[in-house]
Amino acid sequence: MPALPADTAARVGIVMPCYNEAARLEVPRLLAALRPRPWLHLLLVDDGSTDGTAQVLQAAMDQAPPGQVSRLALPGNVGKGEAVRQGLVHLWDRGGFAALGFFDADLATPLEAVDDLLAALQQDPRREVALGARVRLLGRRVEREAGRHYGGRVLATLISVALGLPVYDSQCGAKLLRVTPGLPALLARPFASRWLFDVELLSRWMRAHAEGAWEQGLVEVPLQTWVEPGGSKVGLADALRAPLEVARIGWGHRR
Ligand SMILES: Nc1nc2c(ncn2[C@@H]2O[C@H](COP(=O)(O)OP(=O)(O)OP(=O)(O)O)[C@@H](O)[C@H]2O)c(=O)[nH]1
Ligand SMILES: [Mg+2]
Repeated sequence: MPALPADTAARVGIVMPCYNEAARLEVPRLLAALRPRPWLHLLLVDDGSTDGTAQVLQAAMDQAPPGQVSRLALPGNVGKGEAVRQGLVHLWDRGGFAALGFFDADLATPLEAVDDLLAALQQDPRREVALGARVRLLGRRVEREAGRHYGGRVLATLISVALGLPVYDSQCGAKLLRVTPGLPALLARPFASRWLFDVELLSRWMRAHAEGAWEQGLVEVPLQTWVEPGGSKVGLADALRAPLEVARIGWGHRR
């Protein structure tokens, strides 16, 4: 298993799904996070944006240190889950990474938080998945619109019941996976859900590991900062459909 970046050769690849993010994607913040982290590579995945996102992504590639930002352009819109999956597979195929993950383009989770997810994996070689978690602890800045917060807590409870796993926050858009021989199998098939693919990914990981390994292999990392920037693409229909999707994923998980 490749060493994690204490050794400069090892790199971390982050997929950033970008659908119509011309207004929200803050290129200077991306560059500020990348420059001090030469081991970090960002893959921007654009699946048919229509708002000028392509130009913003081009600017990010032009201004970034050489080789630290690349783009995967998919012909048509496939949804967040599939964009992330194809991005992870693309980086896996490219090779040379010790860990692969994904972060939202709205930078609700600052890209700098990759340090905390990485540190959590480095602390214990048995750990394979680090999940960012939005926990409003004193001394941390977690700002979320109240309705989404409480709705999110209800959904999180349903998700932990569906998976039979005491996961606090599976839906935070920031995750990091250690590169292991088993990773491609988790990404081999498209996810059924556009938004709840994180739950399917967790379910696939759990089904590929003995129950005793679950709480050693998975770690939640309370984020120092998570600020909802608005402009969410999650529609009301997506939110209303979510409990049903969780039930369906739970059923498949237990089958
Ligand atoms: N490539 C791609 N990215 C998408 C799509 N839908 C959403 N995204 C990206 O997914 C990320 C999260 O989207 P948001 O609109 O911020 O959704 P959210 O309200 O934060 O919801 P969560 O992702 O559940 O936290 C952003 O980077 C979006 O650009 C899509 O269809 N294709
Ligand atoms: Mg968001």
